[in-house]
Amino acid sequence: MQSQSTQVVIVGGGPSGLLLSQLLHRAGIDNVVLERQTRDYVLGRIRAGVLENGFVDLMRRAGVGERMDRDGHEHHGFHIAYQGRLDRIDLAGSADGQTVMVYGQTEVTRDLYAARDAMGGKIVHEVADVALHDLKTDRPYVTYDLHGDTHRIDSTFIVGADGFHGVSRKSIPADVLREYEKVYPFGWLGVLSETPPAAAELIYAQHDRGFALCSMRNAKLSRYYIQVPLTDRAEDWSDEAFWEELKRRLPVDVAEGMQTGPSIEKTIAPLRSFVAEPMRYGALFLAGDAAHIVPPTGAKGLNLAASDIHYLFEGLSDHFLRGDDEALEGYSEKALARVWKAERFSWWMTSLLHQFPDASPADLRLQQADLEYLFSSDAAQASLAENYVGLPY
Ligand code: FAS
Ligand code: PHB
Repeated sequence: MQSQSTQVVIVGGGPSGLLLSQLLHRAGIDNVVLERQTRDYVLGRIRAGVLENGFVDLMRRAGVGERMDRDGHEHHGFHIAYQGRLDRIDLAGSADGQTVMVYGQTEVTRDLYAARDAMGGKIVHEVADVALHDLKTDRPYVTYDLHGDTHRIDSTFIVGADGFHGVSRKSIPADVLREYEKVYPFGWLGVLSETPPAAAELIYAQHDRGFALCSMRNAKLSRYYIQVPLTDRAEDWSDEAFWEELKRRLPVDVAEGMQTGPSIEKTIAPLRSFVAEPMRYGALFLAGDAAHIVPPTGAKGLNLAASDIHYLFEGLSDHFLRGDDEALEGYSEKALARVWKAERFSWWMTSLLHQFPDASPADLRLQQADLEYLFSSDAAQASLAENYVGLPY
C-alpha cells in the first residue's frame, strides 16, 4: 500500500471540491482531491446555469473569475409566464441592486480545473473504492484504489464533496445521521440547443400542461426544461415533440419568436428536497450535494455548495493558519441555517410553478392566489428577489 499525508483530503472533484481545493491551496493549506470519474466525464455534465453574487465573489476570491466576468451575463431580472401573461421580477430593483450571473456550471468547473492545473493542484482521477477511516480519532485516513493499487492518505481533515451518491454521507453512522427528504411527483426534461435564447432574461412558465423554463448559456446556446412525469424517459422525447410541448406552455409571442434546433443534450432529472444533518462527523465535513439537494426551480443547488465552501474554508483556514477552531465547530449549524432557508424557497417556487398530479381544485385555486398575490405585492416580489439573488452568507 502506497501512503502519503496531507492536511485536507477532499472526496469529489465537482464544483464544491475544486473550489475548496483552490481556496485552500492559495492559502497555503495542502490538500488532495480524489475524483472517481475522468475529467472529461465531469466536464460533460450539463447542470446549473445561474450564479448568486456570493458564488461570483468566491470565484473571484479564488482567482478563477476572469472568464466568468468576461463571458458571463449579469441578469437584473427574470419573467414568470402564466395565463398568457408575462410578468417581470425586477431583481436589482427589489433586492437592493443585487443581480445574478448567468454562467454554466460546466464552465465554472472547467475554470476550476484549469486553475488547479496552473497551481499544480493534486487531483487524482478514476479512483475506486474510496473509504474513510477513524473519523472520530485525531489520525483519520482515507484509502482508495487506483488502477489496481491500494493507496492510503493520512489527513487532519476529510471533506465529503462527493455529491448525493457519494461515499462520505454514508460514512456517518446511521444512529448519528438525520435525513430529511421530499420527493416531487415529476421530473425536468432538459434540452441544450445551439440556438439563440427565446428571450434576453429567463422565463419561468406556470401552465396547466406543466412547468417550463427558458434559460441560456450564451447568445448562441439555449437551455430549456419542461416538467414531465417520472415515468418518462429522455429517449421517448423527439426534438420535435419537445419543441411543440415547450411552445404550448409559453405565451404565444414568445413561442412564435422562438428559434428551435437539434438538441445537443437531452436528459431528465428527478426533483427532490433533501437535507442530511449534521454536516460534520469528527474529522469529516460534508459540503454541497453530499449534504443537500434542492429542486432546481430556485437555481439554488450549485449556489448552496458555494456557501458551504465559504464557511468551510473560513473554518479550515482559521484552524491551520490561526489555531482557532470556533468557525469549524460552528460549521454544520451555520451551513444548515442557510441550507434550510434555500430549501424552503426552492420548495415554495416549485409549488408555485408546477402542476401536481394529485392537486385538488382547492390546491389549484390556492396556487393561483399565490401567483396573483405575488404580482400584486411589491413586498412579495422583494421577498422572491432577495431569495433568488441569494440570502447573505
Ligand atoms: P457534484 O455531484 O457536482 O460533484 C460530486 C463529485 O464527486 C462528482 O464529480 C462525482 O463523480 C464525485 N464522486 C462521487 N462519489 C465519489 C466517490 N466515492 N469517490 C470519489 N469521487 C466521487 N443546480 C442548480 O443550481 N441549477 C440547475 O439547473 C441544476 N440542475 C441539475 C441537474 C442535474 C441532473 C443534477 C444531478 C444536479 C443539478 N443541479 C442544479 C445541482 C448541481 O448543480 C449541484 O448542486 C452541484 O453539482 C453540486 O456540486 P457538488 O457538491 O460538487 O456535487
Ligand atoms: C439553467 O440555466 O440550467 C437553470 C436556470 C435556472 C434554474 C434552473 C436551471 O432555476
